[in-house]
Amino acid sequence: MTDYKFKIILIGDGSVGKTSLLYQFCQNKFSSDYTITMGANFLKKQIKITKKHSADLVIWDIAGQFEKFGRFHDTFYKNANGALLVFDLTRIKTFESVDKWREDMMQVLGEEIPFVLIGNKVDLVQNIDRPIDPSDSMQYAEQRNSIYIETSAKTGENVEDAFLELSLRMAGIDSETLKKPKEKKKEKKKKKKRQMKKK
Ligand code: G3D
Ligand code: MG
Repeated sequence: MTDYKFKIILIGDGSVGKTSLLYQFCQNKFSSDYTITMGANFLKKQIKITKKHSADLVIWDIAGQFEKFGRFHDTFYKNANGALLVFDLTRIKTFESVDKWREDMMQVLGEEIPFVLIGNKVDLVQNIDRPIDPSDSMQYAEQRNSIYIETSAKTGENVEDAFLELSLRMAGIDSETLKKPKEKKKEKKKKKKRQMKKK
């Protein structure tokens, strides 16, 4: 039985990996050779979000030629319940655009909806100096009551998690409460350690 039905939109600059994330999540595959879709494209997937609840996700992806602001956006954004706000970890410009995308979405929708900030292509920044400081991305998300996740549409790293976290937020379920007490304790300890290090 499905408890929730959500429309998710993928937003962010061109070539950050939105289409790749969609295919990795829905079809478990990565291809560098998608045909460019006209207008908007969507795929559906059902996921289990807790032991007792599942959600039907309809995930909308915008085609390249519409990745600029215009009237088309109204249909794309309409009735969206949540967004993955995606940037490319190798290109700082795409991180700088994140706020523009969020503002645009809020303007069309007339309200805030849950989002998760995604730094994609983490496979490419393993051995290089990162152009974007992860603490900046984390701060951006946290200040807006959200979270930051780094993904790779290529390897699949954290892709499922990103959609799951967003679904929990759309359902109004705090993912912290789903964690086992032991896990929570461990995280508290880690956080304390990090804070000590900063000092
Ligand atoms: P978009 O839908 O946001 O425009 P795409 O982005 O999904 O079309 O991806 C743009 C390019 O980045 C594609 O390469 C794609 O293969 C690549 N890409 C997407 N996600 C990742 C990732 O996580 N890791 C790596 N290494 N590459 C990724 P091409 O060469 O086709 O332009
Ligand atoms: Mg695309």
